[in-house]
Order: sequence, then C-alpha cells, then structure tokens
Amino acid sequence: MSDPYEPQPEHKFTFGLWTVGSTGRDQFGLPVRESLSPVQLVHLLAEVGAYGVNFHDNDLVPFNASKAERDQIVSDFKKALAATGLVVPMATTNLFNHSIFKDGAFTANDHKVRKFALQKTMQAIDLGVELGAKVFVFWGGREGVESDATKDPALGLKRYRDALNFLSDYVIDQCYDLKFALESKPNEPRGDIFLPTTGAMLGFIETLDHSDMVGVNPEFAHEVMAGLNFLHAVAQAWEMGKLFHIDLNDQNVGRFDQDWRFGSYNIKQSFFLVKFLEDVGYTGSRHFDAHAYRTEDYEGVKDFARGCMRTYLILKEKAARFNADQEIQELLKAINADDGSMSDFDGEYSPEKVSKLKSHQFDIQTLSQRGLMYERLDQLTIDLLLGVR
Ligand code: DIG
Ligand code: MN
Ligand code: MN
Repeated sequence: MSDPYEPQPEHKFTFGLWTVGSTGRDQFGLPVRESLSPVQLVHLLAEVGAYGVNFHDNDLVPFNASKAERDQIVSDFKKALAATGLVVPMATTNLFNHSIFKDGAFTANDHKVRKFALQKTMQAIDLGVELGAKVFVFWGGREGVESDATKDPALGLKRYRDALNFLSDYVIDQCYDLKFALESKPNEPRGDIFLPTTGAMLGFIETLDHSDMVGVNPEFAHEVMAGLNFLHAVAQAWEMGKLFHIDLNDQNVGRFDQDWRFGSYNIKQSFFLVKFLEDVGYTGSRHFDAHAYRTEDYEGVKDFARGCMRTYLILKEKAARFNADQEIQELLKAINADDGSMSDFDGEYSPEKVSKLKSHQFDIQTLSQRGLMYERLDQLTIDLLLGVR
C-alpha cells in the first residue's frame, strides 16, 4: 500500500528556490552548504515530490545579469520545469537584499530608489508571468524604520499605495492574468516594518485603486512573531476572499524569524490551520517558506522538505479524524445547540425586532452558569493529536 503521507501533485506543495536553496548563512555565520543552481534545485524538489517552485527575480537571474545571460538562465530553467513537471504558481521580487534598498524600496526616502524599485518589480512581474506565475507576492522586508524621526509612517503608506496602484495598472495594461498577494511581518530586518500584520494589510488593501486584484500571503512565523494566532489571521483573510497565497513554516514566539519546518514546533496551531484550509476547501498552493536547520547538508535539506509535506498530510488526516470522531462531533453539537427561541431576532433590522428584543426577558442565571465542556473537547483534540484516539 502506498504511503498515505507521500506528497502528490494535487496537494499543491510548493517551495521557493530560496528555501531549499538556503546555504545556511545567518547573521552570525557563513554558509554551511554550497550554492545549488536553480536547475539543480528544481530537480531536488522533484525528487522529494513537490508540485511547484517559486522564486524572487534574483533567485533565478542575478542582479547584474545581462539580457543574454538572463535569457539563457530562463531557457535552462524552463527545460528543468519541463523535464520534471514542476510548475511556477508564484513569483516575487527581491526588494530587500541589495544595499540600494537599505532604506526600503517603495517607501524609501530617496525618490530615485522608489522608481528603481518599480522598474525592478515590473521586470520581475514580466519574468514571473513568462514562467506561468498567477500570484505575485510583495514582502516589504525593508519598508520600515529604525527611528520614526526618519520617515512619516503615513507618507510611507502613501508611497506603498502609489507603487501598488502603478504596478496594478501595469498588470492590467499588459493584460496579465496575475493577482497580488501582500505579505506582512512585524520586524526584521527593519526595526519596525510597515503594515506589520495580515490584519493591517487587509485594511490597507481596501485603500488601493484595484483592491479586487490584491489579497494577502499570510506567513505562519510572521504572525507568531507578532504574538498573534495565525489561524485567526488566515480565517479573516479567507472570510474576506483575500487569501490569495500562504507561507507555511513554524516559529517559537518572541524569537527572530526562524522559518522552521512546517509543524515542527506549534503542532496544535498547525493542526487547526491545516483543518481550516481543508475544511474550507482552500485551492491555493501550500507554500513552505522555510529552510532547513543550519546543521544540515543537502540530504538534510531533503529531509526538511519531505518533513514539511509529510507533517501537513499527517495533520490533514488528523483533521479528517476530528471531523469523523463521533464523541467530538456530538460534543460540538451539544455546545452549539440552539432551541430556535432567538430566531425571531435574526435577519434584517426592524423597529419591531428592536422593541421585542428590548422587552425580552433573559434567564441570566441559567445562561451564566452553563458549563461549556471545552476542557473535554480540547482534551479529545489532544488525545487525537497524540494518537490515543
Ligand atoms: C519572507 O518571508 C518572504 C520572502 O521570502 C518572499 O518575498 C516571500 C514569499 O513567500 N516571503
Ligand atoms: Mn519568514
Ligand atoms: Mn514568507
């Protein structure tokens, strides 16, 4: 019998070139692994069973590459995609690595830098569309401050909006079939990053000229860094029809951005996230924006990638068991029992409803003393996750 936790294309598991291609360099240490080429990384991802591969422009085409070099790299990459069957669902721009972006890209105080960021992003959009991307992610890693003396945050948001409005017009003008997904993070590498959480992004999107083509790309680690419940951010995005992409990984709260293997730390949070995505029928990529521990060689990197997908599938199965568990479902039914006595107050507002509701006598004593059996429900969940039911 085939391994039920073996990744299949229909699971839509994707990785960025920068994830499995991470050489393990960090703030305090040099690389521990040699660099692999995009073609080698495509074959590594095919070997572990991924569905797709994503990239920043410069993950694929070096910053100073000539047009001829660019065309050769893209041609080789396309051949590797054709040979392995991997697809490119998402692309993005690196607006954070080069020193020119040290004060941001779209929100930089230097007008020339802001316009260069537009130029670079348009080229990256062209590249992403050429390789089949339907979602374009914007992570504004450098859009922020160390000191609020340096930049008016309201002006920063206006610059961000101007850039996204211009780039939306570009996509429309080019007749590209492309949506934008904005990714938030509270800090690192900037002291404070503008639009720090998915909730902030959702509010900002409503101020854009073409908000219909703009959604979010919530990242597990980034909401946890902000001390927030990742599922709640994802649920709000979904409920607003704005969950255009998702970055899955793991993170210990109060730490720098660890981008750990999915499900390797917050198992319960990861379970409820997977349950939500599967329950609502999310059809987008399950993108792992994560990387292997610095201790690993490339066999360890493959273990990392396999582990992300395997844990997702194990939690998907646990979610199905939760939904099929008779005791859990009976408990949920009892918790949410409704005798229908309030139904007259539902639906459209009316003066009649107001007067009836204002005069309705509630049994405060009984309502306030009701036990909700949440301890039992949560323990059944723990039992299920720990494999004893
Ligand atoms: C970091 O979490 C960011 C960058 O890796 C990239 O721009 C984006 C795409 O997932 N995530
Ligand atoms: Mn991250
Ligand atoms: Mn990310």
